[in-house]
Amino acid sequence: MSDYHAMWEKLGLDLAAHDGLLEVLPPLYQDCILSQENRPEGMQYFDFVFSEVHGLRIKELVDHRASGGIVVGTFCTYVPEELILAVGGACVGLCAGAQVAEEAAEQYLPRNLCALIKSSLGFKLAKVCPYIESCDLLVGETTCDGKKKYYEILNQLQPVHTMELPQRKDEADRRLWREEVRRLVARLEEISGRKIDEAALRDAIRVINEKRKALLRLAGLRKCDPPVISGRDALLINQIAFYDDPVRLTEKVNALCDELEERRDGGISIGGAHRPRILLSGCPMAIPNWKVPTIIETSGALVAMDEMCTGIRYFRHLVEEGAGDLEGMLDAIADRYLKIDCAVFTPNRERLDHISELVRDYDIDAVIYYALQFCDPYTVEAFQVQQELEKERVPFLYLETDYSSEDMGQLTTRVQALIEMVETQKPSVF
Ligand code: BJ8
Repeated sequence: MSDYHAMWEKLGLDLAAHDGLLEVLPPLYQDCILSQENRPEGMQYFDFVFSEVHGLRIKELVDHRASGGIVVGTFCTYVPEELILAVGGACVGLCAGAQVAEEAAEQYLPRNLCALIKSSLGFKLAKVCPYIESCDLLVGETTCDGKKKYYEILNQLQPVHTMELPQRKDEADRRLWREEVRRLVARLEEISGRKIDEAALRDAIRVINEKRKALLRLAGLRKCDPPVISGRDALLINQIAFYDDPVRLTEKVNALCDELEERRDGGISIGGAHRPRILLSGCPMAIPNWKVPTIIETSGALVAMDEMCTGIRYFRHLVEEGAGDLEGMLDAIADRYLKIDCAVFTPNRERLDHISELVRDYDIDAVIYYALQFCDPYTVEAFQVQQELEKERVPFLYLETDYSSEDMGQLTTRVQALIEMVETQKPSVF
């Protein structure tokens, strides 16, 4: 990485603490990502983007602001990226995936709160995240109680616009959510000084849909057996999709898919023989949280699909492109986002059905449920997911963890036991 210290200093980062963070990332990346064998060449772009995660991409955002654009930070897949793009903004996902300044965060937040929220505040307090420091506005949402109350605290440090997300999907909820989308439009127009017009919104819808289509194409290629891409590489791409330029990302994902199709047709896989195919389901895994997929894939199985916000939940639905005017487009955007099946909704039948569908479509041997400790929506909904999978006789493993590495040994033992069980259940395959 070039020397970006002057830029980081200008953004107000704590340079010593930030240098410390940057020292930890390369060895972790080496162990979890680069150590994999026979990776597609197209992954080089994503390796490069990751190597410049606090460098070149931040420089692009700084330049974007210098030329009059705004940067908007989000924490959740319910926040419509299209609206940010339509006011000439750059959208960056801010979910934090590493244990940073936990003690400092616990001065404001209870200890028994999920690692994702504590980490997010930790990054802010420790002044080590150039993304959050580049933002003109943060957009929160009333998903789980922890996040909702956290945004009130964060708002004391930096402006947060919180969208009210309903928890059901009835007509009254749809009306509320459509209004909330318009309330966000007003705030974005105020911050950016630009009005959203029909042409800009239509273009933004198309750009983000294209990104989703590319990610869906990649998801489709994960059905290949033997596999042409690992679950860890697919996760990395999904994580990068939250902060990279959407047009460039789409182009690179499509180029990678071209290569993967060639590999598939040429009989080239990442590892030859069949290995147990795992569906990972549950809480999101923000960069650099690769702990559980690394355990699974170094234990001889493959993460064939991720039913999470850093997986297919992020790009599964497209915005309907047929709307004739601005109001119609805003409704189409609102309706698309309301289809997301996060565990904060009740009832949440769609998620159970989708998990069953993925099990079938991706020829899944077992489901590993990844729950962050103290995450009420996902820890509680796990029971119904397990019940559903029991009906279909799909092996299920529930893992509750946080961002520390202390439980690596115990998690590995449990994952290996599951893989052994799956292998003995399907002796004909091995
Ligand atoms: S749409 S999954 S990104 S809310 S892990 S903070 S739920 S206590 S992250 Fe999420 Fe949006 Fe839903 Fe997706 Fe709360 Fe649970 Fe923590 Fe969570």
